[in-house]
Amino acid sequence: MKEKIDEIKQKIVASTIQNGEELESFRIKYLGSKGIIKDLFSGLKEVANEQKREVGQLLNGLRTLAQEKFDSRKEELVSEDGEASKLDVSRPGDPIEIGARHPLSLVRSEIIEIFSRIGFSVSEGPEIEDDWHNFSALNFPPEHPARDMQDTFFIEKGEKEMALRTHTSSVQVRVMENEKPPIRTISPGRVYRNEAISARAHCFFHQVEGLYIDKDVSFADLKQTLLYFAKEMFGEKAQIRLRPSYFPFTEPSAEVDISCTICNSKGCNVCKYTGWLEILGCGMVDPNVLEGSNIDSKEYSGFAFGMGVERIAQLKYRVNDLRLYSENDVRFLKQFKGGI
Ligand code: 2U9
Repeated sequence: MKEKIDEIKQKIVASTIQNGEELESFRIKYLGSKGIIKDLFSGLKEVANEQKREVGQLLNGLRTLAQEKFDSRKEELVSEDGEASKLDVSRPGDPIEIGARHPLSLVRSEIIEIFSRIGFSVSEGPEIEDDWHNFSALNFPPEHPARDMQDTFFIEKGEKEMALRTHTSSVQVRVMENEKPPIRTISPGRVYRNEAISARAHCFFHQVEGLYIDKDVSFADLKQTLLYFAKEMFGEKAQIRLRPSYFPFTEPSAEVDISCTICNSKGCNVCKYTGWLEILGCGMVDPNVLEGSNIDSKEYSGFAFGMGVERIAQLKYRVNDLRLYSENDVRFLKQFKGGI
């Protein structure tokens, strides 16, 4: 009898009661009128007289144990249930913050959109380039400063010395090598220059370069294309002016200014009281560059242009520190919601 009582005691201690249904089963099994403990009490009369007292005390202890287990689990289950019923399911949930597109991504998309409307495709290429595609094919003389370690990040890749591209013109050299004119394409992408990081310079930035090669492409086509771009990007009132310049890959070359959209060319601190803002460079593709990629320069001519995406974004959104674009500060990034 004593062993039986001990065995049942172990079972009561070990029993887990997860819900109301299991609690009721426990009660019926141990404390019910036909339950195990009642049954054991009925067997007390069979116990020898000298042991009756001790076994009776053990049975009372067993019943108290079962009752206490029942009462405490009952209380716990009621309070768990109460906690659950305190939940207000009609309360609105926590708002999910919607991310914003990066300003450079917005401007890049807008530039692509503007040029795609006049038939320019998008070309992409590698960021690690060989000397030919980044420099030689673009008519850079051997002693040009851009070929210097001071200006370009050179890296060794196997036997070959490679460089992080310094412009996306290298992508357009690849297009000229692989496609026949007419070619009308823009190449957006990240480029690298060996510069100390400051508000006005960075070791990487983003460009969109454009190339149009066909029969009879003229400087007038170039000017009109850029005027169309300026008006689409900065508004119908925008005007452009071209100033002569020099690039190894274009001849003649020019730098392009847009009329200051902030002061309507009246003069302000953004345009430094000139009424004009520099936005891009351009020119007619040098015949040497065409020939270098097996395009007959007597049959075909072309224009090219290049712009910094950060510079366009700076004018559009008045961002005056280049470092903001790559610091990923959400206070900066969340200001640029919407867009394409
Ligand atoms: C080929 C031939 C010629 C692309 C051009 C520029 C002028 C230019 C700068 C603007 C600001 C780079 O981001 S920036 O620093 N670019 O001024 N780029 S013409 O000329 C090409 C391209 C490809 C085959």
